[in-house]
Amino acid sequence: MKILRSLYEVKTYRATLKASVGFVPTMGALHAGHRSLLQRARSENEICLLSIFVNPTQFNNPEDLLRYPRHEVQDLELAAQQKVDAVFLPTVEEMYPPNDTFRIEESQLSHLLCGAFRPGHFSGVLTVVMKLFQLVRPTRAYFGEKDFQQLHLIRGMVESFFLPVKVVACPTVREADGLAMSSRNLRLTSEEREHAPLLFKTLRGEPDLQLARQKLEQEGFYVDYLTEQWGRRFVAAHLGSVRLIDNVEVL
Ligand code: PAJ
Repeated sequence: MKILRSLYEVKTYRATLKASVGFVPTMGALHAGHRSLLQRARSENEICLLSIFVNPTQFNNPEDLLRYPRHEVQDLELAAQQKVDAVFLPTVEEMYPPNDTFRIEESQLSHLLCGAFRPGHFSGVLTVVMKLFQLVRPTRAYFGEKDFQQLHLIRGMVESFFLPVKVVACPTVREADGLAMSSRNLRLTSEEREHAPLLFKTLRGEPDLQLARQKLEQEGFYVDYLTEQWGRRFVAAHLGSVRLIDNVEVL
């Protein structure tokens, strides 16, 4: 497995590839959700490339950036087990040189749902994904439905800028108790972790949105939003210091 840390290394590696490239961009602290994306990318492409980069521009809260889990050694082990061909681990300095003043902005969807509570978040996501796409030039790129709004913004960007990449949506992977897997789950206390599956249970099990919100609030969640759109239900709620998101199809 190749470890690529500089722009020079990733560009040189990319130039040697003639085959299809499946790309899985992540911020690391890899779990079974990320693994499912890698498995899909592995099975549909000749080359499977993973990136791990905790992207500072998508954190609207500096505390959240500082506390974001970083597990490089375990992540590289998981990648090797999944037979990843190359891992790109860029530096902040190379991805965002001080003279870089450009950003990707979207004017509608990026301001709804999570965008309304995390100003600038999706601009940071779209900017880093655009940069990564330019470096990796993937045939296919894999994103999780867990971050449904992100997935659709990236689809929109690919269409808008005529990017030659196919965006592949992958279903949300959950813990046995229903909690959507997330790197942020690691920051829940054991008590909060026991409580957290109520988010999914209520989202799926309580048909009345108002009542669902009340239930969550009674159970100690601080709800940012709980709403229905595009035949799906979306929720974002804080449990202690951790912000959790989830979404399900409305049946
Ligand atoms: P990260 O949160 O590390 O997630 C990387 C990818 O894994 C995303 O496409 C996300 O939707 C997917 N994913 C996370 N948890 C999942 C789960 N439980 N089931 C299925 N897929 C899951 O999302 C990001 O990083 C960043 O915003 C990024 C796109 C890398 C840009 O910085």
